[in-house]
Amino acid sequence: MADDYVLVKQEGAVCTLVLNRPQALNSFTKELHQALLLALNTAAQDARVRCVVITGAGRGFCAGQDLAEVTPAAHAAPTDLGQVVAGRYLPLMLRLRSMPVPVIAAVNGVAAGAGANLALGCDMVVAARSASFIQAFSKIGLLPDSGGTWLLPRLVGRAQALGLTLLGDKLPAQKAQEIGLIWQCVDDAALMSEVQSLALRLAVMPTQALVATRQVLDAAQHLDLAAALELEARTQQTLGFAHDYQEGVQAFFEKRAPVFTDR
Ligand code: T3D
Repeated sequence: MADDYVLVKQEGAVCTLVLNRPQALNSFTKELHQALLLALNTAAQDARVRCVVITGAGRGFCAGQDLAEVTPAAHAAPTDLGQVVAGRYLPLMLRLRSMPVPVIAAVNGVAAGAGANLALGCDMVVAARSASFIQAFSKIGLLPDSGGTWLLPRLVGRAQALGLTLLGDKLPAQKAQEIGLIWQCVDDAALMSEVQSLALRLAVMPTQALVATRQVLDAAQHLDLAAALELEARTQQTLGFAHDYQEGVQAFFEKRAPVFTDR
């Protein structure tokens, strides 16, 4: 059952997805990929869901690709990693980045390889103080995938991106916050309560505007200023005709909390 690989917990408008292969630090097998993609697609289509949280079972967040799955037996032909990456990680990261609701990574332990980039591909990353991020690819003769080459320079600049990826050293969560790789590092015991508060806060905000903000921020990275300004104007036009904007302004003048419902 797909549910075994990803546990799904729905609490109000917050859907929490728990990667569930703790015996191998939640590293990705084909089955875990299928289960996570299915869970994300289901959450995307569920009108009740206004924020998704991804976390890991046990002491790790995700150790990237399960190396046992792709290591060839002594006489077998090597696995075609191009097919693995294009067939599994590519659709996963595109799904994550196009979710119609905000997505938070609650990084409860080590996040390595594709597991680190899964976390960094989320809209906000909150990590336990004992957690760490490892661009483990160079240690095994690979380059960062799952969006690492795209995400890292945008998050921390080329110098830090190259240092992290070439060396593949363990970056503690506190340091990850200091260099701007993640949003926040919190005490281990407070991780899930902090993430739940953040998720509840995002869930009552204007979802369409939050998602548009992510999309336009991403798109603007490869636009010149004039094109970015035009994209902002076009997107603002759409948002300006939506219910949430009318509600936000009305609530402001009526000095009450807005009730946002668009999704
Ligand atoms: O298909 C492709 O390969 C292309 C796609 C690539 C995407 C990628 O993600 S490439 C990067 C793959 N990941 C790694 O290289 C990380 C490998 N893991 C580690 O370096 C370490 O496990 C950690 C630094 C993440 C954690 O170290 P530590 O000391 O806290 O734990 P551990 O003892 O190494 O691991 C605990 C168990 O999980 C252990 O199993 P055991 O001995 O108790 O039965 C270990 O083998 C297992 N495990 C951890 N990571 C993986 C794994 N098993 C399979 N694959 C893993 N990636």
